[in-house]
Amino acid sequence: EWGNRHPSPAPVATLQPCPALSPHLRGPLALSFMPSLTLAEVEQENAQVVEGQYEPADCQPRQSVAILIPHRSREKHLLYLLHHLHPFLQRQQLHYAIYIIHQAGNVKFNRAKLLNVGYLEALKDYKWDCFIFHDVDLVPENDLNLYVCDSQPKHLVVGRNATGYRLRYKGYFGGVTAMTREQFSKVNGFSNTYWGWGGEDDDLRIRVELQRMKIVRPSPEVARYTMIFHTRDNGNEVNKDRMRLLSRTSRVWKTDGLNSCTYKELSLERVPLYINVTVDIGKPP
Ligand code: UD2
Ligand code: MN
Repeated sequence: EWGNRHPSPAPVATLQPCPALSPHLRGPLALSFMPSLTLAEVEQENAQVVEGQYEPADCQPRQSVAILIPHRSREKHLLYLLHHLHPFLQRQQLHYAIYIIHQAGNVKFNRAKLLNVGYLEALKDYKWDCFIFHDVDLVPENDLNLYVCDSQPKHLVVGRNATGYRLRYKGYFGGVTAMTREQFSKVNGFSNTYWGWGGEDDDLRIRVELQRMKIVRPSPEVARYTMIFHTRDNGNEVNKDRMRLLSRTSRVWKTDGLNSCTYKELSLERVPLYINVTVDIGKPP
C-alpha cells in the first residue's frame, strides 16, 4: 500500500508479473541537455507520474524501488536528471518513486546522512524492496542498466564520461548504488559523520565487506553515465578527516548509522515529479 500518510490506490490482483526483461528497453540512449528545458515541460512529458511515483498499468512490477537523491542548489542538474530518469524507469516497468533529500541551510554538505534520512522517510510511505542512492548529476546512458536490487549490493557506475568510462579504482562504490532494504539495514546504513566531500562511499563499502557481502556490477558497456559538468560546490569542501574516519569504521559502524541518524524534517512536499524532503541535519562537531 502507499503508506500511512497517504491514501493508497486499490491493488489490482489480476496482473501478470512483468517480464524479466522489459520489451520497452532501447539500450544505448542519445542524451540531451537543452539549456532551455523547463520543469513544466518535463511534467508534461511525464503525466503518468503522480506525486513522484509510478507503476506500470499492464503488469505486476518485479520490485518497488525508491530512488534517493541528495540535493542542495543543483536545480539544473535535477531538472536534467528528472527528464531522463522518469522515462528510463518507466521503460524498465518498475514501481518507483523519486525522493529528493534537500539539506537546508549552509553548513557543510553531508551526502551520506541525507541518504540515511531518505531511506528512513521513504519507508514511512511504503515498504520499498530496493533503494537506489543516486547523485543528482549522473545520467544513465543505457537503459539495460537495470535499477533493481540484486542478492548482493550493486554499484551501477562502472564508468563515466570524465574518466574514460573506466572504473576509478578497485572497490569504488560512489555515484549510484543499489541495495535492498535488508542489505542497507544490515550495514546500519551510511555513517552520519562525513561532512564535506569524500570518504562516505568508501565507508559504505567497508560496511558491506564487514558483512561479507560482495559488490556486484553490471557490464561496463551498460553501466555508463554522463556526469553533468560541475566544479566543487561551496559548502562541500574536501573532508580532510576522511582517512581517519575510514580507519575507525569497523569499530563504530554498529552505533553510527541508521540507528543514530537524528534530524529535523522541515517540510515534505509531494510535487508532480518527486517527493521533496527538506531537512535540518545539524552540523559537524
Ligand atoms: C563523487 C561520487 C559521489 C560522492 C562524492 C564524494 C562519483 C560519480 N560520485 O562525486 O557519489 O561519493 O564523490 O562525496 O564518483 N550535492 C549537492 N549539492 C552540493 C554538494 C553535493 O546536491 O552542494 C550532491 C549531489 O547529488 C552531487 C553529490 O552530492 O551529485 C556528490 O557531490 P559532487 O557531485 O560534488 O561530488 P563528485 O562528483 O566528486
Ligand atoms: Mn558530481
